[in-house]
Amino acid sequence: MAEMEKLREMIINGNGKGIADHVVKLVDRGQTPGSILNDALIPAMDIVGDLYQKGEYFLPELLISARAMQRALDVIKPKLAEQGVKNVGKVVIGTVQGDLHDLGKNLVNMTLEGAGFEVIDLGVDVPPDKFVAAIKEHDPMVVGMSALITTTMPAMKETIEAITSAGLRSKVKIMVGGAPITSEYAVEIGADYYGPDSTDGKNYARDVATGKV
Ligand code: B12
Repeated sequence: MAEMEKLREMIINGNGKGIADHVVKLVDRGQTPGSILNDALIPAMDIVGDLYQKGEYFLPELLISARAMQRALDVIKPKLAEQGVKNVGKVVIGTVQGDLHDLGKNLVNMTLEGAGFEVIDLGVDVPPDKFVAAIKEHDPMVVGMSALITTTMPAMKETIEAITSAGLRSKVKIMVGGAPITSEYAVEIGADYYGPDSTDGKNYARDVATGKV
């Protein structure tokens, strides 16, 4: 569909102006939030990542594409939430210390909220003690952590260690995600689950909430 192709191009070219209206138009024409995400926004961001890796894009281009993507996400967020049933359970989530990437985490949040979870979003560059304090304050069933850079992956391990030292490890299930993370790494650092994408994260949280895991 040409209109979906246009959305992909808007992300790749960092054309944030008019992107919200374009997404609204696509929704009005019957595109589901899921297909807008999976067929346009995510593949477009992958292309942006490839261009950066090849040295054809630099940081400013990355940033304006990311801003355009966030604007598009803001439009579909309420649509995803509309599908949900409220109060399935609580999830505390954040991007670990040193890491500022949050598009993936925001997507996980939206998917969880769409499935009826209450999400406490700690934001980006979250130090271990902030995760610990949030667990004490909110008593979530699941804690989610995101990391996008190989050098910030160890912060996940440090956060899990802090949660364990605070005596809270058995109270929560911990899921981790982000492009460089693997299930092997999740096992190595003592997380309960690695979610390759936001739907997996939501499914895992649902399994925890329904007592399946
Ligand atoms: C956009 C982007 C940025 C933006 C971030 C904007 C923002 N608000 O997030 C900006 C421009 C700020 C940025 C900065 C930097 N970036 Co950058 N960035 C990217 C890029 C192109 C896309 C990431 C993205 O948003 N993808 C789209 C989302 C939807 O995908 P995702 O995050 O993977 O999330 C999905 C899954 O992983 C999963 N998921 C994610 N988190 C979680 C958590 C849980 C619990 C679960 C279950 C699932 C889950 O679900 C999501 C959806 O399905 C990637 C390249 C790439 N292809 O990944 C580089 C990339 C991650 N960046 C990179 C680098 C190097 C940097 C900088 C260091 C650059 C610099 N020289 O300053 C800085 C670091 C700043 C910092 N301290 O964090 C490298 C990392 C390399 C490495 N060694 O690991 C990458 C891989 C680019 C590259 N190929 O070199 N970046």
